[in-house]
Amino acid sequence: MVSLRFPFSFPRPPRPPRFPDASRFFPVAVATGVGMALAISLASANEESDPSLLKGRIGSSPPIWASLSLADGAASGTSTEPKTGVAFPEEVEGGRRLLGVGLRRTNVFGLKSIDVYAFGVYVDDNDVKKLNEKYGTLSVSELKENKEFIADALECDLRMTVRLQIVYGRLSIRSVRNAFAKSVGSRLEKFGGSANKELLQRFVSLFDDEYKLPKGSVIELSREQGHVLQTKIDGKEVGNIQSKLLCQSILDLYFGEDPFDKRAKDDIQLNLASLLKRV
Ligand code: DAO
Ligand code: DAO
Repeated sequence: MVSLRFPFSFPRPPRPPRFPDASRFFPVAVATGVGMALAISLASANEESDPSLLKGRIGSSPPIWASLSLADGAASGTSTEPKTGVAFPEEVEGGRRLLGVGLRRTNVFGLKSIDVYAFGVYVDDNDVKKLNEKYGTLSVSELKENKEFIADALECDLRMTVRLQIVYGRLSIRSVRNAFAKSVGSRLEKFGGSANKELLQRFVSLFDDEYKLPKGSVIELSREQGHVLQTKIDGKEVGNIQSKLLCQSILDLYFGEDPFDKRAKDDIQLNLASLLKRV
């Protein structure tokens, strides 16, 4: 399957109302035609403002890229993480749009590298307007390199969701707790200093041993309005914690300075920038 790195290149149903799957409402031939037009116009718009934008990862020919994107996305309304084949819907509950997909890997005993989960990062496009006042005058190519832009997206009250789909078949809750204490713990220290053990404990106490996370499980970590971190496992809410610092620390894993998947971070930043131009 061809991977889609630019999730905005095909049509969506009009909103509201929101539909879960564009292909149910657009005959494929029509969707493909519209999608092709949109994809090509996005490609040329981007190239005008930044000729380097499309080079390297999808080749230098926009028409080929346009048709490849369609093969993956137009009929299904999903974007696929290439290594694992996990597909992410372009839009999730609450009308949040996909910005990028990636992979979380880890080293076991410094020897073997395993794929733990694939992830997709989503944003509420209405909330993206909050970035307009400060960044509205900058071009997409300026924004895609702008560190302050991404730091503000991490910190401000934008509703976002990170959807994780487990691909590792032997994940224990204990190893999740340990990994979490390390990854999120280091971010809590980075953003808030060392006095955050209690916050980490509060979140980790949600990870009860009764939960199982077999391959295919879906965890959603959402920043809701007012910096409330909401956690769901397979669609069921398991807890809410209000903490700006915790929300920022979790999102930092996916598009902060030292992300799990650099290519995903670049896509997230680029797509957030191009979304800002269209809201
Ligand atoms: O013990 O077999 C093992 C290695 C497990 C590594 C687990 C890493 C966990 C990463 C966090 C997952 C969060 C859902
Ligand atoms: O990959 O290091 C990491 C952090 C992943 C965050 C995982 C949060 C898991 C929360 C739900 C677990 C419930 C058992």
